[in-house]
Amino acid sequence: SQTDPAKLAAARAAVALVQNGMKLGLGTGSTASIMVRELAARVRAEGLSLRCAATSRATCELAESLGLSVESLDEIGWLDMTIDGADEVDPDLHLIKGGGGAHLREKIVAAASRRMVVIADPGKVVEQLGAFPLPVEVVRFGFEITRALIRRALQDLDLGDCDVLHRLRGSDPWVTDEGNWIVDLHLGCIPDPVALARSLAVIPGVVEHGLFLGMCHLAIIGKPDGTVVRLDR
Ligand code: DER
Repeated sequence: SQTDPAKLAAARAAVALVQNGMKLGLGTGSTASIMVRELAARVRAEGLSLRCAATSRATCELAESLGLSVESLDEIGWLDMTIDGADEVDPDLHLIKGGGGAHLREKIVAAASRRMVVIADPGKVVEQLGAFPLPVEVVRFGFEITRALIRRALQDLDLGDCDVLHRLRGSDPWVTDEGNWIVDLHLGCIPDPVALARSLAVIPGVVEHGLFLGMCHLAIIGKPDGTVVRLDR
């Protein structure tokens, strides 16, 4: 399949930031996968020595299949940089992530990193977050209670009564690497991401939401012509 030229341009620009000896976080999703391939090619070509932590089993398997050495986050500890995709990027570099179901590990790895670099195609750049359904990872126990508590929190924030849909893979619930379930909040727009993040985080049963606020330091937006635009905070 033809690699998306905008994603490839962003991935290559991010890989160019990698220095020998770095401790890296490897993101999840189609753009991050292109980045992992480009990174592996650079490691082979230049004999770079890197230590990598993956944000999902899928990324770990891909990276190892390409000869990258992947260790657990606890083996490596604090990271120099994480390169990851996003579903939406707003002007403050606030993100929605989790479209690939990996936002819990992605957020932990991003939090372990001195610098978080997001790579994306132009379609991810938005004026306001929320058109993309907001993923929320929840434990299975009391799922319907947790879902009802999420709905109540949204109403308390005057975000109205939106769909809070159980994410499925086929006819079964989507199960994350941590064995949890995901609900997607079809909000349409999120006027106050900080308030929403704060409200979701305290709901019993909610493990992690897909709002990444103040975590992204640089967003590299690839263009179909192979150029990139850098958005930094
Ligand atoms: O799940 C995630 O947060 C991913 O980074 C993701 O949503 C972006 O995926 P894409 O690069 O395939 O659009």
